[in-house]
Amino acid sequence: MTHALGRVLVVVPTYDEAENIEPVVSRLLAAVPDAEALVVDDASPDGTGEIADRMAAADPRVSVLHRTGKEGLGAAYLAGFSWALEHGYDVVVEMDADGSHPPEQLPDLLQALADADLVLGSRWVQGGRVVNWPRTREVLSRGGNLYTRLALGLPLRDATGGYRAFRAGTLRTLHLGEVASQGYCFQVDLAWRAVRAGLRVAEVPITFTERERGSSKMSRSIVLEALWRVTLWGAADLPRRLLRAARRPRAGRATA
Ligand SMILES: Nc1nc2c(ncn2[C@@H]2O[C@H](COP(=O)(O)OP(=O)(O)O)[C@@H](O)[C@H]2O)c(=O)[nH]1
Ligand SMILES: [Mg+2]
Repeated sequence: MTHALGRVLVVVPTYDEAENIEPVVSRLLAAVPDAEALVVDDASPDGTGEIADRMAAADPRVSVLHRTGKEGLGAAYLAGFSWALEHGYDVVVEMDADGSHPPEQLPDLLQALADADLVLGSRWVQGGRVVNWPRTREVLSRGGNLYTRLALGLPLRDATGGYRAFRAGTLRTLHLGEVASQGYCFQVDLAWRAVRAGLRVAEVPITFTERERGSSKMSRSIVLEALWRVTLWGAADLPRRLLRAARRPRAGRATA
């Protein structure tokens, strides 16, 4: 059985999520029974990959991609996307393994995808919220999104979030082979590629709840990577944005 949009694959990257992977995949398959899940595990030392293997053996909707070591979120997603496209899925979803991205809200994302090419689950649009997040994380996320909006002229409230749904055709147009960024920057990179390609990017509100088990893999180097890459992209794109602004007809001026 398939969703109205076709076959849906939810890609769940994992590194040391032994306590989280089973509950989150179970919630997902209960919330959207016709979806399938691909766990992309970077040889987690805590045995997450073996737990995922057991789940895959018990339920044909679950698959596992084992990678040889920790290479970062971006690399894991790129591997998962290639797998999804090779296997003919129509919709590919990004979802964290730690329960922060409520699987129960996936129907909202899929519904919005009917009129969009990429749907972002957004903490920072009206109706979106975060639960149990330390103030420092909230400030970092809000600040990072504000900086991204200004530096790139990206008309999105939550470009760094990792709960999103892509049409397969969208992934094919984003030139994924050129993507080198990781972490939050990976998410900004893909959203920016979609906007520049003229694709329809929609944001739907989500409730992001901080993990209760396991620990975050966020690090200072992930934040710094986002900062330097976004700054470089923004600087390189500035001439194009200025040119566009100069060409835009001013209010009240004849345009004929
Ligand atoms: N495969 C893989 N997954 C990763 C890696 N780094 C983080 N993840 C996963 O990416 C998701 C988000 O990471 P998390 O540590 O929760 O980041 P935070 O929500 O920003 O604190 C979780 O499912 C992690 O297990 C990695 O290097 N490889
Ligand atoms: Mg998390």
